[in-house]
Amino acid sequence: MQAKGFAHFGLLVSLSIYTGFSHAMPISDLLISEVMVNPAALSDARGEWFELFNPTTEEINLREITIGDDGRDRHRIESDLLILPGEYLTLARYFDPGFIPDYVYDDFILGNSEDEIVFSAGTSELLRLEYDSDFAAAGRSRELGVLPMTASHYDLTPASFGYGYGDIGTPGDSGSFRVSVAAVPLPDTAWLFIGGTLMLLTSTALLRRRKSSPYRSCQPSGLCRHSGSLRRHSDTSNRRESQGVTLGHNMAEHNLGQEVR
Ligand SMILES: [Ca+2]
Ligand SMILES: [Ca+2]
Ligand SMILES: [Ca+2]
Repeated sequence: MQAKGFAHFGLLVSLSIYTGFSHAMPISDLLISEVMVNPAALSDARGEWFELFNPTTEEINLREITIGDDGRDRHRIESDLLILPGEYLTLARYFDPGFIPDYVYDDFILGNSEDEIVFSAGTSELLRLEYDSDFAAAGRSRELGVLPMTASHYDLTPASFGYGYGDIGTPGDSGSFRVSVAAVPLPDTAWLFIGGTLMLLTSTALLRRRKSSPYRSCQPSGLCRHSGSLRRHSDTSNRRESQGVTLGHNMAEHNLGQEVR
């Protein structure tokens, strides 16, 4: 009964964790892979954009996420906006910054001096990049070189990567961005799922083992419950049976001794 309880508990844990896992929104695992703070071929109002990269093995939905800064910039994504595993997503201030962006926002500006890109859900901050005036380069984006995601780890995009109306950047493409997917650990939910599955397998194996024994519940006195009655589990035959030797029912009854009522 205890093993069955464990099995049911393991199943419930696995299913509930799996359900949560499959709908998890690990926004904090996303990377801001490239930022165009100060375009030159277009005005800032038309040429600013930034790029996300999904290094996880899960599809991530940015619906209901707010993009903002430490000032007054705020833009809430109201509809589904998916970023697939291993894919890039471009978000721009204008619909034609020199390429076709995946998403166009408003009420969010990439300042040319210090500023922040902050992703949040309600009061929870999920992702942040902050930079100062050294970050902005006229007509040239910066790409994330190594983790963690701090401003000093963003390099000027190589001049060979031109796009659109003449600025330098790699919107929607890896460019010189070389952060390994393997560098990002599995989300906690994945480890919980694996743990729950192991618990289920262990408890199921335990349950099967107990079911295979003719003596489901033995007491310290040597009395064992068998098909609803208690019998003494101390003679040679029983020891042979418990060691895996199969006996005929009648022979077992003969050797078991008197049934305890
Ligand atoms: Ca801003
Ligand atoms: Ca700007
Ligand atoms: Ca890029």
